[in-house]
Amino acid sequence: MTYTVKEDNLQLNVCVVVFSPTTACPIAFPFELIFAANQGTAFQGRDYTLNDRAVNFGACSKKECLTVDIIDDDLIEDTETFTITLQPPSQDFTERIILSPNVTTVAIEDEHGLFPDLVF
Ligand SMILES: [Ca+2]
Ligand SMILES: [Ca+2]
Repeated sequence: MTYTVKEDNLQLNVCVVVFSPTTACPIAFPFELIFAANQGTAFQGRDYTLNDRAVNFGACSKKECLTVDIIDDDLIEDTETFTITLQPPSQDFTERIILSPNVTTVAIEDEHGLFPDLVF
């Protein structure tokens, strides 16, 4: 899965969804999922800021999001990407949670668009 955001949107919510078509309360206790951001062509602190290190689920929650701050740097750039990887849960009671997929890509598009070619 890829999330695409324009640089001048300044924020992006990346969400983790609990799939459970039959149960109103799929996981009846709170838990957290740790994640790591992995720089690609987008760099932490230069192109984005991700301060959180975990997604916290309340009891019965089916969707929780983390917020990525996008840095609008006024440079004209190609689309830049980085990935966010959820770590497998380590607590006993969450060991049976399947993370699939556990990696998502964030693509940051420059809002200036591409320069046209100059020909003569
Ligand atoms: Ca940038
Ligand atoms: Ca830019």
